[in-house]
Amino acid sequence: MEHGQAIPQTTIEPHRDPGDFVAEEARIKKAKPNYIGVFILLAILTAIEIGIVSLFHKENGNSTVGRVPILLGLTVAKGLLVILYYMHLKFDSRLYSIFFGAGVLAFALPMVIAFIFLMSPPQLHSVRAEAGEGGTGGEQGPTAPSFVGPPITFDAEGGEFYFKPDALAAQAGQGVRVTLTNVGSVEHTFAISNKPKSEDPTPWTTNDGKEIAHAPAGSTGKGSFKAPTPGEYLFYCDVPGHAQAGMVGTFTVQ
Ligand SMILES: [Cu+2]
Repeated sequence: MEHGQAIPQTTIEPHRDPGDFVAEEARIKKAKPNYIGVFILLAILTAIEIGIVSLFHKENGNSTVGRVPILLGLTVAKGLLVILYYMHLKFDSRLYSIFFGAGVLAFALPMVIAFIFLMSPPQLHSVRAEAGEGGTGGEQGPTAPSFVGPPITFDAEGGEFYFKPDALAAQAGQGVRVTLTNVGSVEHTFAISNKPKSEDPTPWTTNDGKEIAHAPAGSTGKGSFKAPTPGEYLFYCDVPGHAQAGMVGTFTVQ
């Protein structure tokens, strides 16, 4: 790394008079490191981290998507804070701090980005759906009908090969929160068709639907979406073969 080479050169400085080091020591002592200030800042950042953990726990159940990159970023920020503070005291030059900080960022940023993309797509999908449910657009885009009122919850049991219950109704534009409890021995999902049943009676073969929740065998999956324009739609399990075997239900939008 180019920046890394600049630092050792400055620490040697062979032509420097030994008296300068004494003066430097005295200057650092006089500077009185603001330990309390650094401590308070670190405490605030930690409080934010704890807040994020509890917030995500409440909103997304057991989903850890989203908070990992944020926490990683905060950890990097904390590390930089400490490093830059003491770099500043030692070298008395912001230039070195900037070089060092840029080096750390160049290393940390790709890691944060990699973490975001390493998350499994279905989980990201349900998080996006949840975020879009708030009322300002979301996945349905600007054509989504507006609805004022609380979302409805749909708690369904899934197994080989059924949904119980197998009917769901909502108002156009209303948020629908889905909890799929998989009591079977293979993975199941909850997906809804994009087009009404009359236009696409088999969305699992046309692939014209979206997965809202997925639940591995014996566990629970969550997700949410916004009810589209009025009509009769289908919800189904998008694991190949499952819808044909009976994992289909009707979704009526009034
Ligand atoms: Cu299934």
